[in-house]
Amino acid sequence: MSANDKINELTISQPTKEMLSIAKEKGIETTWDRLEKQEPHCGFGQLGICCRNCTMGPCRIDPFGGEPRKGVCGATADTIVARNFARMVAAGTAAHSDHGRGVALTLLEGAEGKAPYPIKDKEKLKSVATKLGIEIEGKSDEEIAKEIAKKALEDFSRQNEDTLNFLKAYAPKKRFELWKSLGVLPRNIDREVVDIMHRTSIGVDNDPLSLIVQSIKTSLADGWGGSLLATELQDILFGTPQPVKGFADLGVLDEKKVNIIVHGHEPILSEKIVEAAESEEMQKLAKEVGAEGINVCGMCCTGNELLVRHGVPVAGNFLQQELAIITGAVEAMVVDVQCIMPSLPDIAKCYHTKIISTSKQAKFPGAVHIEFNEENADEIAKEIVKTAIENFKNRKKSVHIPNEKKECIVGFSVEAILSALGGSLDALIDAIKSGKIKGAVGIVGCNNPKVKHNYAHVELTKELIKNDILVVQTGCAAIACAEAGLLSLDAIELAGDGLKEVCKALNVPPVLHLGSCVDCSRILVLLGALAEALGVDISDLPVAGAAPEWMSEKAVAIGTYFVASGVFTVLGVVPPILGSKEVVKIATQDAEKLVGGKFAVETDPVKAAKLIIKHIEEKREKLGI
Ligand code: BF8
Repeated sequence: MSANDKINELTISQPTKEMLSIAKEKGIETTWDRLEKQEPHCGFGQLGICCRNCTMGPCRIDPFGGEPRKGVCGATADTIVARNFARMVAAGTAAHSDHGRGVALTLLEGAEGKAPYPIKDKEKLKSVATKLGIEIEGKSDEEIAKEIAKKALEDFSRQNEDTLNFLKAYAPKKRFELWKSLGVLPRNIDREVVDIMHRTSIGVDNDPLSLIVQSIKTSLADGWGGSLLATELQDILFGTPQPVKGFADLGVLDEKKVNIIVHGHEPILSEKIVEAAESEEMQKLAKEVGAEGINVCGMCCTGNELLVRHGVPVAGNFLQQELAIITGAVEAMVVDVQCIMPSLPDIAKCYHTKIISTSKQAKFPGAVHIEFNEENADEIAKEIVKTAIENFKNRKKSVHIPNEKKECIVGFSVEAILSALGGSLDALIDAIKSGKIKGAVGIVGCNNPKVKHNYAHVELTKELIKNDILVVQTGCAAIACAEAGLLSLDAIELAGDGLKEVCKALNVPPVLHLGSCVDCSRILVLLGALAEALGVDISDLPVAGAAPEWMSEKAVAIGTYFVASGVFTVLGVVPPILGSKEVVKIATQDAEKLVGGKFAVETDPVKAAKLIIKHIEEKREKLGI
């Protein structure tokens, strides 16, 4: 196979191909090269049957039924797989929810006048407060914000058996009652994560079902807790997304400007970078060094946060982070937490790019560390932008920016969807009942170099919209489809006749970008509202979830709370559970009896679409529509 043919197999994105051939030419190692060096992967790890939870091991189980059948402590394959799965859910929940905690603390500090974070969306402030049962009459915005922040922080610290304030306020009644009857209402977010770490340590919980039930409980603390409160409080601080035009792909970099890429997850920092870059002082400084201005672009979920709120261009998704540096045009890549490859400083060494780490929690050897704190957010953001500007003079001549970028319309918060529908869900419900829209699917999650970059996201999405299924997206999935032009009004032509008619009437694309990965909570809220409007449970709706290219533990937490919320969820990458028949049965069959949702695994996106369409048709039939 020629080098070009090989690159064609790795991605469907033209700019990505272009940058990969430059990487090859220059001998720069990327994630795809490292994947190759890792292959073949350890079979025990892939099946989930290795255990490193104590030093009597590491233990592994023979997947063919031979010896060893048990770990040194006596744990079976079922126990080991369930424990490992639970730990993935705990890690994913921790990541999303720690992010949420940061937002709650920032809201509190802003309201107390200790940090420069004023309330941007007063309407959202009031609606969140009302949902939480907070009296708003006669109170200042700051007083209301403080109470909301305290309710959020209580969800991390409650020691009694009551459940989360946010879950209680947002979950539909039928779901709430079901979770209550199953005993899976989370007590507090941190506690459920700690509970998993405790019960999966040596000699505690051995029962696969019990371990999966705790995984469900913990995932609910993520979806209807940590992630949801991150979304809602970020809307209060930075504005609730409304439809806005943006651009996506590596071509958003601008050769004539100082390019700053903000990469990671937390808008608390990146919002300030955007503000600082727009300031007269920084613009003037950029001109002084010979640049035409400052071009702030996003990457991964920080990119999504800025894209859906302000139309800030997004340079790419997870697998494009290394390639952005290889353009030679990036003065600074500013990173906070999550999904940031440790390889970045190494690649940056070949260029002038400064990797600027900012989080106490995430240090990168080889990066410049400018630690961020909320109190001094404005000054720190300026220092970061200034560092990037000063680096412009060090840019080498060999800059290569692919000239492809795609226009997209993004910013479909639940509020924006409702307003596009004329204020209520009636129009959507009518379209579903009449069959113009057959159902809706949330396609979310990462890239994974084991899957052709963006291919599974794009193919699955195309198949679904062609079959009159509305698609809502978050995370790297949404960036993939933005890059493929599916988040544009032109994409309406790719939809089936019914969906086409609805999208044309509402002037929206057939694929709606809802935000970052914590904004998967917007999908939950939308599902809850749809279910309540129809007087049914979420599990009765003609809907599904999919994570066609997932790789992160966060995606496991999201998949689990989708399932726990009653949603049929199709994974495009096999999770490490095949070493246990029992866990596979719980995840793909028994879960449905328990919570109304279940997992399926299908690596071929066209076949995955077929599975989803069949599921949606069955649900429609059961509803009598
Ligand atoms: O939280 S989709 S690769 S960037 S984990 Fe990461 Fe996956 Fe992208 Fe956002 Ni979500």
